[in-house]
Amino acid sequence: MRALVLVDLQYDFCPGGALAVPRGDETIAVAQRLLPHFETVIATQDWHPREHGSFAANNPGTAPGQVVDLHGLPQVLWPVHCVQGTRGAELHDALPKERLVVFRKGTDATVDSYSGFFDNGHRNATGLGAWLEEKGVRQLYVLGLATDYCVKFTVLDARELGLDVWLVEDGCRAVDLAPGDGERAIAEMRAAGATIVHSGTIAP
Ligand code: VGL
Ligand code: ZN
Repeated sequence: MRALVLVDLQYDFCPGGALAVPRGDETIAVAQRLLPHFETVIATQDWHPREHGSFAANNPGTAPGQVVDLHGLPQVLWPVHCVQGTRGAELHDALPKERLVVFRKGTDATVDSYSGFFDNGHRNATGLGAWLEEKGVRQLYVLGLATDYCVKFTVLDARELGLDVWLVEDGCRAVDLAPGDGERAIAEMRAAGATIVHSGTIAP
């Protein structure tokens, strides 16, 4: 069985948001077009407490974009974003909430969680992997934000778990802190066995 996975389609990652991804809102129309073709639709949601360690504001003397050591893991620092209960953390209103099975991540202030499956230290699971296994889902079609962070690590973990993955390239946008990060992320996902597809091959 297959499922569509919508990664972090939240206001803070869209233009005007706290961690705006260039043209991030263009992913929404792709998600809307694919949704009717899937019985099972997962949405991941970045869901941080205000004191999250990935926020530059919580690391005195730092600025967003800087890399620090966060409890033993390298951590890119970000602007305050996707704080639990704020508008910026909400999934985009254009998505049919009643159709989505939502998995939240990044709730532990001491570790970031780019992947929809595990935190960045691979210590705690979100429950997504167990849920997919219970439902017999082995094929994932993934799109969302951002290509070079949460999409990439979700896809790499899915491959490690032995799932088949199709990355819907036109449904993704990258942060591109360094130019080319998005392209390099796609190359990494391909090297890990993900198939890169255009949404038009799924929903003509
Ligand atoms: C993300 C940076 C920080 C993402 C989330 O959704 O790609 N990136 N938190
Ligand atoms: Zn985050």
